[in-house]
Amino acid sequence: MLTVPNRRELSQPGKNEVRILVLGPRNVGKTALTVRFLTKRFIGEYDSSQESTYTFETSIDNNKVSMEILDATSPPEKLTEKVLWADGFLLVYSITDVNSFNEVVNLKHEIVAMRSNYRPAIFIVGNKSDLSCERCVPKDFALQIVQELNCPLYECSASESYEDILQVFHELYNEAIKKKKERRLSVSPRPLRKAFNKVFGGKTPPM
Ligand SMILES: Nc1nc2c(ncn2[C@@H]2O[C@H](COP(=O)(O)OP(=O)(O)O)[C@@H](O)[C@H]2O)c(=O)[nH]1
Ligand SMILES: [Mg+2]
Repeated sequence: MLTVPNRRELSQPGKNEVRILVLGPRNVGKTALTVRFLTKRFIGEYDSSQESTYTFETSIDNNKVSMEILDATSPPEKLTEKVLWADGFLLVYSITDVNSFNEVVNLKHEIVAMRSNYRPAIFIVGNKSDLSCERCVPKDFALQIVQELNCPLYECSASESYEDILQVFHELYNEAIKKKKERRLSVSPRPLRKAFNKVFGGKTPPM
């Protein structure tokens, strides 16, 4: 199911829902990647003036899942608000544009600084891999930098391949939901601990 709501307020999360923010410089193929994932199609030209939010339900490993995907404009409006909203990030650059790679590396640092209390899932994606003759960002170089950033790197082509993009979104979903669950677990014992402390004054409860 694909619904394309026009601009609306950022939502509250559901349990199996992951909110994905697609970020990166202009013209690297953010919309092409998103639309390819949602519709399997590559259209060629996309309106870059407006951001779009999509709600998408699909099946991953036989589980029904829901994704909310925000394809942001470049530069995005209200970046902090969006960064705090998201569970997972796709940071997209073009392998034909070294500046776009540098921008994405900076963006990764910005996101980590904004989300200092909690590490969200962040994937870096080099798009336009079909344009190998125009490649300016060698994969080895990108891998080396991205390894230092401690997040996975993928290369793909929105114009040529659907499967690679499907894999990226599914892996990002899995990573984001894993981190969401870990976070829930690390947060939930606190009220319990508080209640114990109240009753037993911080002492070990009698068995
Ligand atoms: N050759 C090639 N062109 C692409 C690819 N992805 C996007 N484009 C083109 O790059 C331009 C910018 O794409 P768009 O998705 O609008 O970029 P955005 O500004 O990052 O959202 C458009 O002309 C697309 O047709 C790709 O994988 N390969
Ligand atoms: Mg766009």
